[in-house]
Amino acid sequence: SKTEQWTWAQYLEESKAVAAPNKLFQEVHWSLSENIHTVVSVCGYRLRLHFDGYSDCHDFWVIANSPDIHPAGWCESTGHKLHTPKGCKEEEFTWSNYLRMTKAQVAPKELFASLGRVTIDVKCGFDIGMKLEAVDRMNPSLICVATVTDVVDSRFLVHFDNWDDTYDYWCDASSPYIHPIGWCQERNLPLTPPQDYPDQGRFSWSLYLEETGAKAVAAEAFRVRAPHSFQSKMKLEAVDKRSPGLIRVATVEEVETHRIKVHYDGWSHVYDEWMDSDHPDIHPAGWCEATGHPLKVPPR
Ligand code: MLZ
Repeated sequence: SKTEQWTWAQYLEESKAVAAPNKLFQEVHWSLSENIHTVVSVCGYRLRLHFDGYSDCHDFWVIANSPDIHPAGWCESTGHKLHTPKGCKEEEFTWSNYLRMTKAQVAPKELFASLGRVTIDVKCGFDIGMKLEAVDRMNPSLICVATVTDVVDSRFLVHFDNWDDTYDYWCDASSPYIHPIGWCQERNLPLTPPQDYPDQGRFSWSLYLEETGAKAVAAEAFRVRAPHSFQSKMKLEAVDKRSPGLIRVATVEEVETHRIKVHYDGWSHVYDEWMDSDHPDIHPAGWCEATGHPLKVPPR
């Protein structure tokens, strides 16, 4: 009928046609740090990033205003280590040579949200070297001894003492996954001491702070965010976790204080995913249309 909305899916089905694959279209080449990335595609308000010199399997998608991407030169000006492309000698790397060599352009600074933001220099209270208790996001039943190992604006890197950096994550003071020292003890919850800590059963914060010469993050610095207001059955648009180039029509299946379980409409519940309620991969209905990103509608 005339009132029915025209959709590609219906159109292709009716005309028994196929759409030209994305790879036939012009790709944009900008370079970004902190690891050196090339933007390999731009889709609406999202970017697919490729680590220069590495296999495509490490490519990933970010939202264009992500605080995790920075313009070329950011590492140098903020004292961060820049991991240079595979095959480039670290000590010989300069952006100007690299851009000349690769015939690439830098992504203009104005595009980065991290620089557009007015950063008022208020101390967030989380400084490098300070200790805290933090949920290991890869083993979420564990709350472990942790240290702040980097700070950028109001976000900081949580590192687990005496573990390698695979468990590290960035967050801010409102994260529900971090707590001041003594938090576990107050609630009679087990705290996991640093790996290989002698006498694991007898971990004491006061002793440990003395041994490490470290300070703890002050309890007042933690500002855990209010519970979200999502309700079960609400509809949204969500990035497909298994295929992060896609955004699908989705439903809130279940809720927890700071997380929602996302169901992809028309797909089996085995694909349902728990996501933080502030995760950059969930969007309100209409976001794809507003930003020029395709939306995967439920299969019929
Ligand atoms: N089973 C895992 C737990 C690691 C926990 C690390 N916490 C920061 C292992 O032993 O590898």
